[in-house]
Amino acid sequence: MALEQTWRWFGPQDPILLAEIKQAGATGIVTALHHIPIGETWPVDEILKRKKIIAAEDLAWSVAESVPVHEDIKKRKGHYRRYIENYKESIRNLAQCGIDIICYNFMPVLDWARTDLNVEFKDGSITTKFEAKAFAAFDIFILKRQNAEKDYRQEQINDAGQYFASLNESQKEKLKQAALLGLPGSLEAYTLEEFQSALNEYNEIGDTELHENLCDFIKEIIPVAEESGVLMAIHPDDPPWPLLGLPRVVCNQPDIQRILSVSDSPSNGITFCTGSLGAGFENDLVAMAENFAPRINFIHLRNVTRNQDGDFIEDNHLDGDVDMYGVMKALLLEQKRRIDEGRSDTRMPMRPDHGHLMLPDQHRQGIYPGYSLFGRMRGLAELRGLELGIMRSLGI
Ligand code: DNO
Repeated sequence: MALEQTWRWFGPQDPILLAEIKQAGATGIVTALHHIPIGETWPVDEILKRKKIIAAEDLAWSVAESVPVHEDIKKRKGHYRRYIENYKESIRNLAQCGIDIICYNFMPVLDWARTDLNVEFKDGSITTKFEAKAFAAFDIFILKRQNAEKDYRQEQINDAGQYFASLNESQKEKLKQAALLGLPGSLEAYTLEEFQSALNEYNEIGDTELHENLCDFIKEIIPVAEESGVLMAIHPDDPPWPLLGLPRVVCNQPDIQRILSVSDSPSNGITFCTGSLGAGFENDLVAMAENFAPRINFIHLRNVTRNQDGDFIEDNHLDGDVDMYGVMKALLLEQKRRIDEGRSDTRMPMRPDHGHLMLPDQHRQGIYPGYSLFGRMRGLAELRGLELGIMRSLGI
């Protein structure tokens, strides 16, 4: 057996076609009903409609990524009760349609943060990066967040100031747009005002409160997931450290341990994202893959080259600071263990998460940063080769 090879597809408006995904080698599709407003229930007929489109290309809808968590739930404010009930209903509806793995995250406001979405990589392809001083420059000098300086050391403020002074107007605009594009798979950015007001909502919510709100959410949804035969997979924060004064609770080994201990159910699992966790200098990805193996319900494989200052660039899948060999080996051994134990959760879907923009994709319109055809195809091909080599050498 091998890990199930999947591919994130943003639905009928995704410029990448299902027929192309099939040729890239994936068998499973990871998608979401992006047209349903966040917080509302995903209705059975809409799920079935999407499933049919996927099945028409001989592919299977393997994972729902993401069923987004409404901000009210994260803040435990406003209509959070109703949104939790809606969420439970979405879990039941997905289960009824045969979709039994659901990815979600608990990041306030932003789903990812980058400072440049169009970096020319050394081979001429395009990738994304996060530069700490650029992000600080955005925070302090563009957003002008109240008390932002308190979150940085003097040296960082100086670096950010110098960096900002070196930018021309169009570079400043580019940085602003990159920072405000908070949702992968969307080309719509927040305005500065919207962004500031979304951040303000978290003024009274620290890590402790956010973690408690997550615990409450887990306690509500996991019994429903378990009853419905659904595995939930919380995605780590990208990047895995605090940003913009926002609380962050899914960054490292202790955070994940704490989340998994809220409920021992196999339904309370994680998305093992090597790119998000891998940006954290203190995160040992192979050790984490081994430690959390039984609770890994979904896998994102990508690589980053990082440094201690909190900068990282998205590298090729097998290059960079994540030991992809070690991670893959841990995952395959876990899969073997599950098979040997006769467990039902042996699919272990993985997707090549992000890829560089390269080859003909560079002339194609509307490709979301990270979600190229050829870059991800290269990633999938490399990961597949690595996987086969490991399986053969281990005799599994
Ligand atoms: C970035 C992705 C994220 C992730 C969600 C999960 O490209 O890994 O969008 O899917 O945060 O909820």
